[in-house]
Amino acid sequence: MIQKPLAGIIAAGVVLGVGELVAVPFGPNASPFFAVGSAVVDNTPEAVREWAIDTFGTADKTALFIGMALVIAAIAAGAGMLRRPLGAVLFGVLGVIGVLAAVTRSTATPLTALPTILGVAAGIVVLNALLKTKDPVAGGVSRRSFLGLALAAGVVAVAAGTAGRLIGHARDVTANRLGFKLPVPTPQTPIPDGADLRIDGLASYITPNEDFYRIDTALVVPQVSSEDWSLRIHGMVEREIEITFEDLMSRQAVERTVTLTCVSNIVGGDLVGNATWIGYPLRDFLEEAGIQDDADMVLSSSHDAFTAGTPLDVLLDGRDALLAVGMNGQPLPVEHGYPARLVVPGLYGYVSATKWVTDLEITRFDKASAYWTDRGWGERGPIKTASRIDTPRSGAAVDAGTVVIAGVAWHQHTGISGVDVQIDDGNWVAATLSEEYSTDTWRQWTYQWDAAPGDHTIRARATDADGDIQTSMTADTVPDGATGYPKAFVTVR
Ligand SMILES: Nc1nc2c(c(=O)[nH]1)N[C@H]1C(S)=C(S)[C@@H](COP(=O)(O)O)O[C@H]1N2
Ligand SMILES: [Mo]
Repeated sequence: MIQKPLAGIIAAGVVLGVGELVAVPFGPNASPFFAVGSAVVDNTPEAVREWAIDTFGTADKTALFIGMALVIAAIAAGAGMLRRPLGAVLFGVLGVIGVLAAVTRSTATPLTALPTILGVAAGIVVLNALLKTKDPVAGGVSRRSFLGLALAAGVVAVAAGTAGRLIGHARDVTANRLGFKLPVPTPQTPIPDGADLRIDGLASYITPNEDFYRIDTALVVPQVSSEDWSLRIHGMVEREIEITFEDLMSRQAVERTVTLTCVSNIVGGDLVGNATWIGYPLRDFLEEAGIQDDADMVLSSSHDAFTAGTPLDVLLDGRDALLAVGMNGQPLPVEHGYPARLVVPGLYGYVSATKWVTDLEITRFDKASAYWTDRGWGERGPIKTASRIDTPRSGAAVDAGTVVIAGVAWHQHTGISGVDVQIDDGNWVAATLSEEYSTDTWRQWTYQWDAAPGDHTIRARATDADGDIQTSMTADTVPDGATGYPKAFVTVR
């Protein structure tokens, strides 16, 4: 009974496994599974994407993979139960979708179709063979020969898929990154001790690389070696230039501590992190290329064809916009953009922080658009004033008496001048701020609360260095960043 659906599922496994192995020479985007996954990511309706990030956070990719696997298994089981040769036809149709997904990726060549075609061919052969395993006596499907063949096909699928992934991994840039010699930057002003209040449960002033949030559309982390990397600067310029790592190494690097924030960060969320970046002032490169007067946007593109449109005036106004190659004393982690990315204080990542960056086109907002703006997000992406309560966590139970409340607040490139705390419907009272290091980074705050037993709501609000109080109006992340006061609900015993 379960033989037919099982035949479909095993055959689908063969499609994916063989596809994975054949994709090795063409890169992970040629594998049917990742090609379809990337197409899903690029075409996901905004509401669904938002829900996925809110629900799964940085595990959104794992959630997508599991979801895809379930959908594929369900369809394949159905294909196995269809009258022959309809199941094979359905495999063929899905194969065409896979091929379309693979060849329409920006990095595709016609050969990118090969892994899907060969995978589907192998899958159809296996499907037919499994469905034909007739019992010579009873005439029906024979259990013995079915089991043998199913087992063999399953082993082939898993072995091919695993081998494909392993060989693919061996071709990655880990070795190149380990050999990367981080430039020695001109030291920045030392970060004062008082910038980090070191309170239990409070995010540290510098976010360690392994804890730094990761957001991007790449299902497989792009592998770009420093030797293959170059950055082309072109468009509305006096002279086109191309920069390689050799060029970079002849320049003096700088270091700057900058807090990055994702526009998808919900109020109280953790898609924000602070790192010391090592890199090169972007403005120098732009000036070397010579910007034409009527340009107003830099359209940056990545190796994996993500794009961001950054207002040119922001890049030229003197702030520390960087072409970064290092993060907290390390070469950029591969998932954070190795070998080079952009970092721009004051703008959400989706309009500015292009990882694996390879191309800067100087252009105009009325001529060009970028990945997320094409999907309905705001054009300019300035970061909004925000605060977060880190401790006590919402939902926590604490003992009556002195309770240390603490959190972070940010309004990059303007700075934070105050944070107030409100307990239930009480008055807003001033929290104590950590020592300010730079207006481009977040600031910690803390408040000692004399907590009486009962259920309480803690709210926080930041005031930026212009004296503007963070808005109490709640707004969704779409289209240009969430607003509203962060809240923590606590029970005092
Ligand atoms: N190539 C590429 N760069 C990208 C993105 C992307 O999807 N692809 N996402 C951007 C977004 S939305 C953010 S918030 C930051 C996040 O950087 P991080 O992953 O290093 O924290 O990267 C930006 N750079
Ligand atoms: Mo983002």
